[in-house]
Amino acid sequence: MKLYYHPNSPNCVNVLATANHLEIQLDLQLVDLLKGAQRDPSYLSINPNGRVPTLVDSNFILWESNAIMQYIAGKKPGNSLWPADDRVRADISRWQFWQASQWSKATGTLVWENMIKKFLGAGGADPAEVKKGEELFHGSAVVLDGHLKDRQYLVGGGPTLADFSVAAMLVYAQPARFPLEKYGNIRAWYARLEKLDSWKKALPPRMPA
Ligand SMILES: N[C@@H](CCC(=O)N[C@@H](CS)C(=O)NCC(=O)O)C(=O)O
Repeated sequence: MKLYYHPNSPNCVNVLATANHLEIQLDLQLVDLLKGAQRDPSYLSINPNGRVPTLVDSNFILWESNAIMQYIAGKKPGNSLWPADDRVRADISRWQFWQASQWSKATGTLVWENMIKKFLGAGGADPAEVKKGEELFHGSAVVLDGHLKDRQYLVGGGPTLADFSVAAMLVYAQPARFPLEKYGNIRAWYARLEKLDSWKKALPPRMPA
């Protein structure tokens, strides 16, 4: 299976952590986002969104990182990241949908304003947008932190796809200045994930200065 990816993309870190954890071999194909390769017609022909990641498994093409994680995890039946029980899968999917619909908006706004804009030379952070991002962040972080009270992981007693999806944006918690001070349960949970070899191996390299 080929994975079109970029190593700095959190939406690829989640897929890579899944593959590492389950020892699934992926043939990694770099899409150089900094050079605009995501808008190249040949790439748009497999992912018309012009985003990474995209998985190609012979004649099957799949985009959206959460769908890719479920698909590749399905290649290793009996694994603990994506257990075969319907309710467990629904619970994991719940967090993956929450990540895509809510958490990514909050974290994505702060990553863009506080980190990527500077990196791309696209101007300073817009205070109004940062305020909006922080409000969205607190709205979602309260939910996540509350869920993690008395829990080690999001679903069940060990890491699942849910943790990898929701944790991915936290790789940029510091440079993107996520206001995590009040959320001790999130910080403890993320520190737990950081100890996993599969997570460590998936972490992005430092952004070039
Ligand atoms: N919901 C998508 C989001 C993918 C996404 O936004 N990828 C970003 C990198 S983290 C991207 O490719 N951006 C390139 C661009 O917008 O030009 C997923 O989970 O796969």
